[in-house]
Amino acid sequence: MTIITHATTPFDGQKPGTSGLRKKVRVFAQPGYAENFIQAVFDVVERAPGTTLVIGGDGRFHNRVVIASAIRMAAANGYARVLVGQGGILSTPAASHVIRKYGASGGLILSASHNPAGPDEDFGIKYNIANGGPAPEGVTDAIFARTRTIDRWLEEDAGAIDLDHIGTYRIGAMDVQVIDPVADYADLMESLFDFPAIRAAVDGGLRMIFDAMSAVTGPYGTEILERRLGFPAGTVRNGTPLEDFGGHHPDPNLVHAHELYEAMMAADAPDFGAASDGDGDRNLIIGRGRFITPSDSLAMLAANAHLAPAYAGGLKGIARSMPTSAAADRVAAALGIPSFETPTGWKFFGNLLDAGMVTICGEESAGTGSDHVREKDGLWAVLLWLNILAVRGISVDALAREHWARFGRNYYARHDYEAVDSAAANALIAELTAALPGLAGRSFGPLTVAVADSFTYEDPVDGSVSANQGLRILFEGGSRVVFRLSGTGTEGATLRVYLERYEPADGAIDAETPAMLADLIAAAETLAGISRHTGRTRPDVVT
Ligand code: VG1
Ligand code: CO
Repeated sequence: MTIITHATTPFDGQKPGTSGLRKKVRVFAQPGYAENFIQAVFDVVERAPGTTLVIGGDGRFHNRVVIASAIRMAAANGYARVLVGQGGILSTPAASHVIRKYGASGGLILSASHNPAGPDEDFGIKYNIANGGPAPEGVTDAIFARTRTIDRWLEEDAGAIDLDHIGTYRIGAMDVQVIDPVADYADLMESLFDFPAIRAAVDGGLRMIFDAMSAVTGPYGTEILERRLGFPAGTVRNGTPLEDFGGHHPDPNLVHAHELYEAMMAADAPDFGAASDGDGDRNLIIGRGRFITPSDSLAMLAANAHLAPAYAGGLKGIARSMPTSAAADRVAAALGIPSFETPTGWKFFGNLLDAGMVTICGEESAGTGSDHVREKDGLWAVLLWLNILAVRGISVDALAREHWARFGRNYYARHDYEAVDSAAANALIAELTAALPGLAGRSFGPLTVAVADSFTYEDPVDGSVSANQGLRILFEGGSRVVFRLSGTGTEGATLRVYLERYEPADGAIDAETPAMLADLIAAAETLAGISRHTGRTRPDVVT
């Protein structure tokens, strides 16, 4: 057993964003770049001597290189055991589950999620803590601080690492256990949902498409949907994880999952369509002829969750990120349970879940999940939908209409302006921030501003405060526009503009979304001067 100490100097900019450190592969491939960051993690995170570390990733280009390095470094840094998915594969929710199930002190998840993969694309590293969830801000701040002073990283002098065979071997004083990436997770899903009811519905003709987008969920979808639930072979499409995700953008939205959308709007569409993202934590839900916005999906799942065995006893509470529509709040009110509004990013749900204050959480960006793990979970959402449809025997469209007729409808869209010049994006935010105090009472077309502020979150569990989490313009009557800059991009800045309009149950609940949001889109332009600052007259992506 020989530990090598490599001298190093800090790299600039190793600050984790919304979900870990994300950079271009060529940045990560610089000698020592990934190692500096991983050593900073090992130097600051809470762990007793001799604990277990989980390592896995979404299979993208550069995964195996960094995983081999991380294993040698873990051995040199006093871990007793590493659990690593076969082939280096673990979806983000599966990694969260493995951390919890085996009592690990934490895990490294190698993923840039929905960002494209390949030699010229993106890579990322995220650290999750012992509860299975993303490290909270206090921890990521400490990791970042450490990256600025780091002067050495440690590595066990070991040769090639075999990730392809299930089994245990030793590196220095540490055990490396290569595990089946799918089995534990599939068992967990089977324990939560009414698989016999879903199987019966499949026997009765229920059909679906699951698009794994050539990313990590292929093997999970095939095992659960085709093998355990009996959907016909071919139900899972693009089911083999590829290092470049087949050249696609594994972001499950109407733009990037266009083929699925077309299939679900066709005359011969199956009952249900779904997709997931690069690392398996997001979900897109489309019924035959009916797209469900992620915000609505959260609300509809919460309203019907009691039909799944795991949630039959009811929900403790519902949390949503601030830009997510208020549809879920209405469900919480009807159920007589608390609702919470957190900043963007799953790390803010961890304390609420750990404290037993909420059961279900969601984000407008197609992330939904529950207290079964501490990450959002794409296949979980798909299975809860299937469970509900199977038990109720109705279509997605019928369920949506019934929901809106009871709770009213929150029309919703997000407009993304990608790879905008950073200085221009910062100027837009600075100018709008300065204007906020004077906005209340002003009118923009038919809309009058009720409240305008910059969202600050105080965590109800530990009292920690997170400021500057998005600019909110709330109009009288419940409509709003939110502006924030993405924390996951790797090129320039991405401006996200979130638009929401509420129509009560006796209002226009069967209209087209763009028309319903037209006044808000115009107000957003006047408020923020989007085209003046960015030179863009239309968003790159509308979801
Ligand atoms: C985006 C989404 C956010 C999500 C985050 C990580 O962040 O808006 O809701 O939690 O990605 O998801 P941002 O800062 O770019 O808006 V994933 O699936 O990329 O890990
Ligand atoms: Co993701």
